[in-house]
Amino acid sequence: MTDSQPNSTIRRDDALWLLRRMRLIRQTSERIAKLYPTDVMETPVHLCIGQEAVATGLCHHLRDEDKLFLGHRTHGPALAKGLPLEKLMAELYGRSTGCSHGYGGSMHLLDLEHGLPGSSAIVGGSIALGVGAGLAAELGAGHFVGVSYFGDAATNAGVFYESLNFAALRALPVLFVCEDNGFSNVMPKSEHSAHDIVGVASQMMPTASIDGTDVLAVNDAAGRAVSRARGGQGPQFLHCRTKRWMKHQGPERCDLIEVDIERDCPIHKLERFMASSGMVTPRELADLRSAIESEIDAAIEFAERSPRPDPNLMEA
Ligand SMILES: Cc1ncc(C[n+]2csc(CCOP(=O)(O)OP(=O)(O)O)c2C)c(N)n1
Repeated sequence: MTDSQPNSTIRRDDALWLLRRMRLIRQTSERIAKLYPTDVMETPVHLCIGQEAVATGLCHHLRDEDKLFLGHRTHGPALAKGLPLEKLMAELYGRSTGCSHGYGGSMHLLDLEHGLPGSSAIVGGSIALGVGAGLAAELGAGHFVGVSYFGDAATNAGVFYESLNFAALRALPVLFVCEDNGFSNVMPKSEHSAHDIVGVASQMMPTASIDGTDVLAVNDAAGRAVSRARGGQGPQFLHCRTKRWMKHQGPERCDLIEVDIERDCPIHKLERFMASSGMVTPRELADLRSAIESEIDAAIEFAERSPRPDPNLMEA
Protein backbone atom coordinates (compact mmCIF):
# COMPACT_ATOMS: atom_id res chain seq x y z
CA MET A 1 0.00 0.00 0.00
CA THR A 2 1.25 3.51 -0.74
CA ASP A 3 0.20 6.94 0.40
CA SER A 4 0.90 9.06 -2.63
CA GLN A 5 2.62 12.41 -2.33
CA PRO A 6 1.40 15.36 -4.41
CA ASN A 7 3.40 15.81 -7.58
CA SER A 8 4.71 19.35 -7.72
CA THR A 9 6.27 18.77 -11.15
CA ILE A 10 2.93 18.76 -12.97
CA ARG A 11 2.82 20.68 -16.27
CA ARG A 12 0.70 23.82 -16.51
CA ASP A 13 -1.56 22.32 -19.19
CA ASP A 14 -2.31 19.29 -17.04
CA ALA A 15 -2.94 21.41 -13.94
CA LEU A 16 -5.29 23.63 -15.95
CA TRP A 17 -7.18 20.58 -17.23
CA LEU A 18 -7.66 19.39 -13.65
CA LEU A 19 -8.77 22.82 -12.48
CA ARG A 20 -11.24 23.30 -15.34
CA ARG A 21 -12.89 19.91 -14.78
CA MET A 22 -13.13 20.40 -11.01
CA ARG A 23 -14.57 23.90 -11.45
CA LEU A 24 -17.06 22.59 -14.03
CA ILE A 25 -18.22 19.93 -11.56
CA ARG A 26 -18.34 22.32 -8.58
CA GLN A 27 -20.14 25.19 -10.32
CA THR A 28 -22.59 22.81 -12.02
CA SER A 29 -23.35 21.17 -8.67
CA GLU A 30 -23.84 24.56 -7.02
CA ARG A 31 -26.23 25.61 -9.79
CA ILE A 32 -28.17 22.36 -9.46
CA ALA A 33 -28.42 22.98 -5.69
CA LYS A 34 -29.78 26.47 -6.37
CA LEU A 35 -32.32 25.38 -8.98
CA TYR A 36 -33.43 22.14 -7.37
CA PRO A 37 -35.92 23.66 -4.88
CA THR A 38 -37.81 25.23 -7.83
CA ASP A 39 -38.79 21.72 -9.03
CA VAL A 40 -37.50 22.15 -12.57
CA MET A 41 -35.56 18.89 -12.30
CA GLU A 42 -37.42 15.63 -12.47
CA THR A 43 -34.99 13.41 -10.59
CA PRO A 44 -33.30 12.98 -7.22
CA VAL A 45 -29.79 14.51 -7.13
CA HIS A 46 -26.75 13.22 -5.23
CA LEU A 47 -24.21 16.03 -5.30
CA CYS A 48 -20.46 15.60 -4.91
CA ILE A 49 -19.34 19.05 -3.76
CA GLY A 50 -16.02 18.52 -1.95
CA GLN A 51 -15.32 15.23 -3.75
CA GLU A 52 -14.37 16.64 -7.18
CA ALA A 53 -10.70 15.67 -7.02
CA VAL A 54 -11.30 11.90 -7.06
CA ALA A 55 -13.09 11.60 -10.39
CA THR A 56 -11.06 14.41 -11.96
CA GLY A 57 -7.63 12.98 -11.09
CA LEU A 58 -8.81 9.58 -12.28
CA CYS A 59 -10.43 10.66 -15.54
CA HIS A 60 -7.40 12.71 -16.55
CA HIS A 61 -5.85 9.32 -17.42
CA LEU A 62 -8.86 7.62 -18.98
CA ARG A 63 -9.61 7.56 -22.71
CA ASP A 64 -13.05 7.69 -24.30
CA GLU A 65 -12.91 3.93 -24.91
CA ASP A 66 -12.21 3.13 -21.24
CA LYS A 67 -15.45 2.16 -19.54
CA LEU A 68 -16.45 3.87 -16.29
CA PHE A 69 -19.31 2.36 -14.27
CA LEU A 70 -20.90 4.62 -11.68
CA GLY A 71 -23.31 4.26 -8.77
CA HIS A 72 -25.86 6.85 -7.64
CA ARG A 73 -23.51 9.87 -7.15
CA THR A 74 -22.93 10.29 -10.86
CA HIS A 75 -22.84 13.93 -12.03
CA GLY A 76 -19.25 14.74 -11.11
CA PRO A 77 -17.61 11.56 -12.40
CA ALA A 78 -19.70 11.67 -15.59
CA LEU A 79 -18.61 15.27 -16.31
CA ALA A 80 -15.02 14.34 -15.46
CA LYS A 81 -15.19 11.50 -18.02
CA GLY A 82 -16.43 13.85 -20.73
CA LEU A 83 -20.23 13.78 -20.67
CA PRO A 84 -21.27 17.06 -22.37
CA LEU A 85 -22.80 19.47 -19.87
CA GLU A 86 -25.93 20.18 -21.93
CA LYS A 87 -26.70 16.44 -22.12
CA LEU A 88 -26.42 16.17 -18.33
CA MET A 89 -28.66 19.20 -17.75
CA ALA A 90 -31.25 18.01 -20.26
CA GLU A 91 -31.31 14.61 -18.56
CA LEU A 92 -31.87 16.20 -15.14
CA TYR A 93 -34.70 18.24 -16.66
CA GLY A 94 -36.19 14.99 -18.06
CA ARG A 95 -35.86 16.09 -21.70
CA SER A 96 -35.41 13.99 -24.83
CA THR A 97 -32.05 15.63 -25.59
CA GLY A 98 -30.62 14.28 -22.33
CA CYS A 99 -27.89 11.63 -22.36
CA SER A 100 -30.49 8.93 -21.57
CA HIS A 101 -33.19 10.62 -23.67
CA GLY A 102 -34.86 11.91 -20.50
CA TYR A 103 -35.88 8.43 -19.32
CA GLY A 104 -33.05 7.80 -16.88
CA GLY A 105 -32.57 10.79 -14.59
CA SER A 106 -29.49 11.50 -12.55
CA MET A 107 -28.73 7.92 -11.47
CA HIS A 108 -28.85 6.46 -14.98
CA LEU A 109 -26.52 8.53 -17.13
CA LEU A 110 -25.43 6.90 -20.38
CA ASP A 111 -22.90 8.11 -22.94
CA LEU A 112 -21.28 5.35 -24.96
CA GLU A 113 -19.17 7.81 -26.93
CA HIS A 114 -17.42 8.93 -23.74
CA GLY A 115 -17.15 5.52 -22.06
CA LEU A 116 -20.15 5.75 -19.75
CA PRO A 117 -22.00 2.49 -20.48
CA GLY A 118 -24.17 2.48 -17.38
CA SER A 119 -24.63 3.32 -13.72
CA SER A 120 -26.48 1.56 -10.95
CA ALA A 121 -28.68 2.92 -8.17
CA ILE A 122 -28.15 -0.35 -6.30
CA VAL A 123 -25.31 0.20 -3.85
CA GLY A 124 -22.42 -2.01 -5.07
CA GLY A 125 -24.11 -2.48 -8.44
CA SER A 126 -21.28 -0.84 -10.40
CA ILE A 127 -18.52 -3.07 -9.06
CA ALA A 128 -19.06 -6.23 -11.09
CA LEU A 129 -19.80 -4.21 -14.24
CA GLY A 130 -16.25 -2.85 -14.39
CA VAL A 131 -14.96 -6.40 -14.02
CA GLY A 132 -17.21 -7.49 -16.89
CA ALA A 133 -15.70 -4.76 -19.07
CA GLY A 134 -12.19 -5.87 -18.08
CA LEU A 135 -13.09 -9.46 -18.96
CA ALA A 136 -14.46 -8.33 -22.32
CA ALA A 137 -11.18 -6.53 -23.04
CA GLU A 138 -9.22 -9.64 -22.09
CA LEU A 139 -11.39 -11.76 -24.38
CA GLY A 140 -10.57 -9.48 -27.31
CA ALA A 141 -13.36 -6.89 -27.39
CA GLY A 142 -10.82 -4.04 -27.50
CA HIS A 143 -7.94 -2.36 -25.75
CA PHE A 144 -9.62 -0.59 -22.86
CA VAL A 145 -9.74 -0.55 -19.09
CA GLY A 146 -12.89 -1.24 -17.04
CA VAL A 147 -13.39 1.05 -14.05
CA SER A 148 -15.65 0.28 -11.09
CA TYR A 149 -16.43 3.47 -9.14
CA PHE A 150 -18.20 3.21 -5.78
CA GLY A 151 -18.52 4.55 -2.22
CA ASP A 152 -17.31 3.08 1.07
CA ALA A 153 -20.70 1.51 1.87
CA ALA A 154 -20.57 -0.52 -1.35
CA THR A 155 -17.60 -2.44 0.04
CA ASN A 156 -20.01 -4.14 2.48
CA ALA A 157 -21.77 -5.92 -0.39
CA GLY A 158 -20.78 -9.48 -1.25
CA VAL A 159 -20.22 -8.51 -4.87
CA PHE A 160 -17.24 -6.39 -3.77
CA TYR A 161 -15.24 -9.46 -2.66
CA GLU A 162 -16.32 -11.60 -5.60
CA SER A 163 -15.38 -8.88 -8.07
CA LEU A 164 -11.94 -8.19 -6.60
CA ASN A 165 -11.26 -11.91 -6.35
CA PHE A 166 -12.22 -12.65 -9.96
CA ALA A 167 -10.38 -9.64 -11.37
CA ALA A 168 -7.23 -10.56 -9.43
CA LEU A 169 -7.38 -14.26 -10.37
CA ARG A 170 -7.72 -13.43 -14.06
CA ALA A 171 -5.34 -10.41 -13.91
CA LEU A 172 -7.99 -8.30 -15.67
CA PRO A 173 -7.45 -4.67 -16.76
CA VAL A 174 -9.74 -3.24 -14.10
CA LEU A 175 -9.47 -0.29 -11.77
CA PHE A 176 -11.46 -0.26 -8.55
CA VAL A 177 -11.95 3.28 -7.29
CA CYS A 178 -13.45 3.74 -3.84
CA GLU A 179 -14.62 7.26 -3.05
CA ASP A 180 -14.51 6.95 0.73
CA ASN A 181 -16.41 9.87 2.28
CA GLY A 182 -16.92 7.96 5.52
CA PHE A 183 -20.71 7.86 5.37
CA SER A 184 -23.50 5.67 4.09
CA ASN A 185 -26.30 8.24 3.93
CA VAL A 186 -26.17 9.49 7.56
CA MET A 187 -24.42 6.43 9.02
CA PRO A 188 -20.68 6.77 9.76
CA LYS A 189 -18.36 4.06 8.47
CA SER A 190 -17.64 2.80 12.00
CA GLU A 191 -21.31 1.81 12.23
CA HIS A 192 -21.79 0.30 8.78
CA SER A 193 -18.54 -1.53 8.20
CA ALA A 194 -16.48 -4.00 10.28
CA HIS A 195 -13.60 -4.30 7.85
CA ASP A 196 -10.70 -2.14 6.74
CA ILE A 197 -11.24 -1.42 3.02
CA VAL A 198 -7.56 -1.03 2.19
CA GLY A 199 -6.66 -4.12 4.23
CA VAL A 200 -9.13 -6.25 2.29
CA ALA A 201 -8.25 -4.87 -1.14
CA SER A 202 -4.51 -5.10 -0.61
CA GLN A 203 -4.77 -8.84 0.06
CA MET A 204 -5.79 -9.22 -3.57
CA MET A 205 -4.12 -6.46 -5.60
CA PRO A 206 -1.84 -3.41 -5.52
CA THR A 207 -3.66 -0.73 -3.54
CA ALA A 208 -2.98 2.96 -3.00
CA SER A 209 -4.64 4.99 -0.26
CA ILE A 210 -4.71 8.64 -1.21
CA ASP A 211 -5.81 12.01 0.14
CA GLY A 212 -8.83 12.32 -2.15
CA THR A 213 -9.04 16.08 -1.54
CA ASP A 214 -5.67 16.54 -3.23
CA VAL A 215 -6.17 16.29 -6.98
CA LEU A 216 -2.43 16.17 -7.65
CA ALA A 217 -2.09 13.12 -5.40
CA VAL A 218 -5.06 11.41 -7.07
CA ASN A 219 -3.74 12.32 -10.52
CA ASP A 220 -0.36 10.85 -9.67
CA ALA A 221 -1.67 7.58 -8.22
CA ALA A 222 -4.30 7.17 -10.94
CA GLY A 223 -1.69 7.71 -13.65
CA ARG A 224 0.40 4.86 -12.28
CA ALA A 225 -2.58 2.56 -11.70
CA VAL A 226 -4.10 3.13 -15.16
CA SER A 227 -0.82 2.52 -16.93
CA ARG A 228 -0.22 -0.71 -14.98
CA ALA A 229 -3.74 -1.95 -15.77
CA ARG A 230 -3.32 -0.96 -19.43
CA GLY A 231 0.06 -2.63 -19.55
CA GLY A 232 -1.34 -6.03 -18.55
CA GLN A 233 -0.33 -5.96 -14.88
CA GLY A 234 -3.80 -6.76 -13.63
CA PRO A 235 -6.30 -4.90 -11.46
CA GLN A 236 -5.40 -1.98 -9.20
CA PHE A 237 -7.30 -0.46 -6.27
CA LEU A 238 -7.45 3.25 -5.48
CA HIS A 239 -8.82 4.16 -2.07
CA CYS A 240 -9.54 7.90 -2.02
CA ARG A 241 -10.30 9.52 1.35
CA THR A 242 -12.63 12.45 0.82
CA LYS A 243 -15.45 14.51 2.33
CA ARG A 244 -19.03 14.89 1.18
CA TRP A 245 -20.06 18.47 2.03
CA MET A 246 -23.68 17.95 1.07
CA LYS A 247 -26.48 15.84 2.50
CA HIS A 248 -26.72 12.37 1.00
CA GLN A 249 -29.37 13.54 -1.48
CA GLY A 250 -30.71 16.96 -2.40
CA PRO A 251 -29.46 20.54 -2.38
CA GLU A 252 -28.59 21.09 1.29
CA ARG A 253 -25.33 21.13 3.17
CA CYS A 254 -24.57 18.19 5.45
CA ASP A 255 -24.52 19.09 9.14
CA LEU A 256 -22.62 15.92 10.15
CA ILE A 257 -19.17 17.07 9.10
CA GLU A 258 -17.03 20.14 9.57
CA VAL A 259 -15.51 21.63 6.46
CA ASP A 260 -12.30 23.64 6.61
CA ILE A 261 -11.71 25.18 3.16
CA GLU A 262 -7.92 25.35 3.54
CA ARG A 263 -7.73 21.70 4.49
CA ASP A 264 -10.64 20.13 2.63
CA CYS A 265 -11.37 22.02 -0.59
CA PRO A 266 -9.69 20.37 -3.58
CA ILE A 267 -10.22 23.41 -5.80
CA HIS A 268 -8.87 25.88 -3.27
CA LYS A 269 -5.80 23.67 -2.79
CA LEU A 270 -5.07 23.41 -6.51
CA GLU A 271 -5.65 27.12 -7.12
CA ARG A 272 -3.31 27.97 -4.23
CA PHE A 273 -0.65 25.64 -5.64
CA MET A 274 -1.00 27.00 -9.18
CA ALA A 275 -0.95 30.63 -8.05
CA SER A 276 2.08 30.15 -5.83
CA SER A 277 4.01 28.42 -8.60
CA GLY A 278 3.15 31.16 -11.09
CA MET A 279 0.89 28.99 -13.28
CA VAL A 280 -2.15 31.27 -13.06
CA THR A 281 -2.98 34.85 -12.19
CA PRO A 282 -5.99 35.90 -10.09
CA ARG A 283 -7.46 37.38 -13.29
CA GLU A 284 -7.20 34.04 -15.11
CA LEU A 285 -8.90 32.28 -12.21
CA ALA A 286 -11.77 34.77 -12.27
CA ASP A 287 -12.09 34.46 -16.08
CA LEU A 288 -12.27 30.67 -15.79
CA ARG A 289 -15.06 30.91 -13.20
CA SER A 290 -17.12 33.22 -15.36
CA ALA A 291 -16.55 31.21 -18.55
CA ILE A 292 -17.92 28.15 -16.75
CA GLU A 293 -20.94 30.13 -15.48
CA SER A 294 -21.72 31.03 -19.10
CA GLU A 295 -21.41 27.37 -20.15
CA ILE A 296 -23.88 26.44 -17.41
CA ASP A 297 -26.31 29.19 -18.49
CA ALA A 298 -26.18 27.83 -22.06
CA ALA A 299 -26.73 24.23 -20.91
CA ILE A 300 -29.77 25.25 -18.86
CA GLU A 301 -31.22 27.19 -21.74
CA PHE A 302 -30.71 24.14 -23.98
CA ALA A 303 -32.49 21.91 -21.44
CA GLU A 304 -35.37 24.34 -20.99
CA ARG A 305 -36.12 24.58 -24.69
CA SER A 306 -35.76 20.82 -25.32
CA PRO A 307 -38.90 18.68 -25.76
CA ARG A 308 -40.03 16.06 -23.29
CA PRO A 309 -39.57 12.42 -24.34
CA ASP A 310 -42.30 10.53 -26.11
CA PRO A 311 -44.27 8.70 -23.37
CA ASN A 312 -45.20 5.93 -25.83
CA LEU A 313 -41.54 5.07 -26.34
CA MET A 314 -41.12 4.83 -22.56
CA GLU A 315 -43.82 2.17 -22.41
CA ALA A 316 -42.33 0.16 -25.27
C1 LIG B 1 -28.55 -2.48 -2.11
C2 LIG B 1 -28.95 -1.10 -1.65
N1 LIG B 1 -29.15 -0.88 -0.32
C3 LIG B 1 -29.49 0.35 0.11
C4 LIG B 1 -29.68 1.38 -0.78
C5 LIG B 1 -30.08 2.78 -0.27
N2 LIG B 1 -28.89 3.64 -0.38
C6 LIG B 1 -28.74 4.46 -1.44
S1 LIG B 1 -27.30 5.29 -1.38
C7 LIG B 1 -26.87 4.59 0.08
C8 LIG B 1 -25.57 4.96 0.76
C9 LIG B 1 -24.38 4.64 -0.09
O1 LIG B 1 -23.18 5.06 0.52
P1 LIG B 1 -21.82 4.92 -0.26
O2 LIG B 1 -21.81 3.68 -1.08
O3 LIG B 1 -20.72 5.07 0.74
O4 LIG B 1 -21.83 6.13 -1.29
P2 LIG B 1 -22.06 7.70 -1.01
O5 LIG B 1 -23.53 7.93 -0.98
O6 LIG B 1 -21.39 8.02 0.27
O7 LIG B 1 -21.44 8.37 -2.18
C10 LIG B 1 -27.84 3.72 0.51
C11 LIG B 1 -27.76 2.91 1.74
C12 LIG B 1 -29.52 1.08 -2.16
N3 LIG B 1 -29.67 2.03 -3.09
N4 LIG B 1 -29.12 -0.15 -2.56
